[in-house]
Amino acid sequence: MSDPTRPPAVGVLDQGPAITFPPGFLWGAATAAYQIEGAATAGGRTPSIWDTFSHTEGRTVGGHTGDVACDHFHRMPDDVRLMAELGLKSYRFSVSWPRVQPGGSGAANAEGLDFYQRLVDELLGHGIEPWLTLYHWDLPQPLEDAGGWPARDTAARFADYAQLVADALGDRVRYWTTLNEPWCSAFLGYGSGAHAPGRTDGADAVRAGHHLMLGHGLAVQALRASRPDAQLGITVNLYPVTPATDSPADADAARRIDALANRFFLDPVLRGSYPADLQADLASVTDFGHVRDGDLATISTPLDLVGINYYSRHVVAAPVEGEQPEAYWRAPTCWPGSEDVRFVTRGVPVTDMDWEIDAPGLVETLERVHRDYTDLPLYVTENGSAFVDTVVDGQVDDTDRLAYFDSHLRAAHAAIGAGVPLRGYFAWSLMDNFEWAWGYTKRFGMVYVDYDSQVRIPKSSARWYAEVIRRNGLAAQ
Ligand code: IFM
Repeated sequence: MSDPTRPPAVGVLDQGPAITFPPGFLWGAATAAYQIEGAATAGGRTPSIWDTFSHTEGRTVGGHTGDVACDHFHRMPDDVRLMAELGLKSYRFSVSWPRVQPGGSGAANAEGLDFYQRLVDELLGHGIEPWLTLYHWDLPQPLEDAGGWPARDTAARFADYAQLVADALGDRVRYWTTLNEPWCSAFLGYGSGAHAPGRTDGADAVRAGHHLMLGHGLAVQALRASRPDAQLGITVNLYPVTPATDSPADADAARRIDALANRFFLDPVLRGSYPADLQADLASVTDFGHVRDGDLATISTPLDLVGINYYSRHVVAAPVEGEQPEAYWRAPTCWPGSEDVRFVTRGVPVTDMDWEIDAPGLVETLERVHRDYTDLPLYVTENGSAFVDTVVDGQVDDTDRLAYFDSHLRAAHAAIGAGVPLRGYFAWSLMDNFEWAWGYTKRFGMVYVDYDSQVRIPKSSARWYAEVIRRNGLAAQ
């Protein structure tokens, strides 16, 4: 690997006096099991919905699967060494449910747990705080066959699994996230079908969202009972939702999408209720008959922190008659009951995902959660960008990604200045990996992965981030 302490290719750090983050700010990077581990059949691991989905023709770009991915399962000690060289204070990873509890019920698989025990020990040995996510989308296939997240029993199975992981790792892992981005699991998995398991039923998506949150609440109760000292939270992906114009119709479109994207999860988890307007918007989709007495109390079991993943903003407009303006695109079917809302392209710079780059949206998002929902410590548990990378003379100079991180870290610092209790930031991602339906065609990593040789090359952004961590801050602009 090249020298991670080499000066950054772009001198962003050296413009003006430094801005500093609070002492103890938790600087990290994140990954997820199915995106990096590979070793899909090793040590008793059985298929998850993502194994099935990616092996189904036409589901992922190029038919890519996570069978090998970054081969992190076999290269873990080297990868942890790389994290240490970058100076990471924390590493956020997810546990593969079908690796540690094949089939999703019954006894733990000792061989699967052993991998995470070794990972955690390796991290601690390098002074890196492990941050464990229990569910980053890899539902064991037999649980999907039994109904998946739209089925209530899946929530109970998730709590059992959480207990099993807590029994094995609770003595060494302090930070726990139950779910990663339940919106994606529910609305991409069961609404649009763009993600595993690829089902397309709005009512199922809403039920899945509820049972994901129920599983979260039950898991928090189990973890709290066995590890009272643990820091427990959930990670939600949030978007500011802005109306395209001042018209009341566009404002209403923004309200609807905000309800589905953000308040669907924030309100039950942090307030113990579903928003009334959301329930009215979904009236043609579901009567919420799946919500039982006591569910919302379980879902709103007190937490220690909230994790927020931030990537971009949604700008939306009301349905229009006739020909669509070119900048408008129809929302995909991941918005049950609001499929006719238009998403608007503003023409601002975008990443390789076509996601608009909007750093002020991070400030808005953090301020909103703090102002409207909670005094709990907040963490940016993911933030990052895909860009096309090129290896030149063994180096990857990812100026665009570096600038993205830089602008969003400035936004994070501004939020702290405005009183938001932001305690840490995790770059997505440590390394290039399997980007779900996009396969390996989108690179989010600070570390380049050559998938043929599995060689890792820290990009300019990685060297820059190492320096940010070392200084606990950046230069003012
Ligand atoms: O790669 C994903 C990750 O798994 C969840 N959050 C968004 C990332 C980029 O799409």
